[in-house]
Amino acid sequence: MSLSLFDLTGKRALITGATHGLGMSMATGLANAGAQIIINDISGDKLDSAIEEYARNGIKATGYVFDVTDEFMVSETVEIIEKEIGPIDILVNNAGIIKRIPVVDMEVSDWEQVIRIDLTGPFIMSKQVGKYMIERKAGKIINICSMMSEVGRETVSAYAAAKGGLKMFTKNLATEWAKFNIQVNGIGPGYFATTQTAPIRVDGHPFNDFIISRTPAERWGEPGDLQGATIFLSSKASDFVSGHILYVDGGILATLGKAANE
Ligand code: NAP
Ligand code: GCO
Repeated sequence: MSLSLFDLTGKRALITGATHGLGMSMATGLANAGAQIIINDISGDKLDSAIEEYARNGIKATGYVFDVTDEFMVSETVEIIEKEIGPIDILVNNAGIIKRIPVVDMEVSDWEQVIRIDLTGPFIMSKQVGKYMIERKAGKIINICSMMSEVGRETVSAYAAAKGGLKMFTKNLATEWAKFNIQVNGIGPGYFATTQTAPIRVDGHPFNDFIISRTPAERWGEPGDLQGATIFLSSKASDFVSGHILYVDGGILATLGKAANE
């Protein structure tokens, strides 16, 4: 009985922004646990090449191009998926951007773009996919939060505001949809090696050294480190878990850190 709790055979998962990075890794983990995966990106070219990459890894992925902030596109696409592919059992709201700009230098348009994609996008996706989950009285929603859902750092205020809001949206939606047997949780990755963090991860960059010293595991996260948490929150094993943000961060949020040369 125990391993079957994590078996996703017969389930369909929609993962936004899954042509590379954390989204591709989480989608791959869900596929390896038996789920049929449906991926999204805002770029058609990236989607086509990603579907080929999934296929090279033995995974059949179906792809749809849409902007998670465009409710009309999302609504139309979700209806097509539900009709042509089948019920969406699992939604992973992964798509997101970051802008590293000090507040005094940040244009309102930059702020609004980050909030729109990182917070309003998951709202739109949850609303449009959730309508069908409510009808079926079953579903799993996973919002990809961040360490910045809990702590701040210089130059990422819009991102932290969005990810902090996404944490509370997760808790609120969990409350609102529990009666429909829909579990809504978050995953909070620590610092992971992807294109999004490439600019602050180059060897010798002070932030790179800082993160390695500040993380008890003494390394950046690898995208594969998120697959277990994603499978857990998508499976029967988490049917009584809702409103929880599961941090996968190498222990960084658990510690004050250590003195240099300790
Ligand atoms: P990434 O490499 O920048 O990937 C983000 C994905 O989202 C890309 O596929 C991107 O598509 C897509 N996307 C952006 N805007 C979109 C929109 N409006 N509609 C649809 N798709 C859109 O980032 P990542 O490092 O894999 O991070 C993925 C998620 O984890 C993000 O939410 C990020 O905030 C979060 N996160 C990352 C880390 C980390 O250390 N890397 C840690 C904590 C949380 P294009 O490439 O075509 O633009
Ligand atoms: C940054 C990083 C972080 C990570 C992640 C940490 O500039 O601080 O990009 O924000 O992306 O969100 O959990």
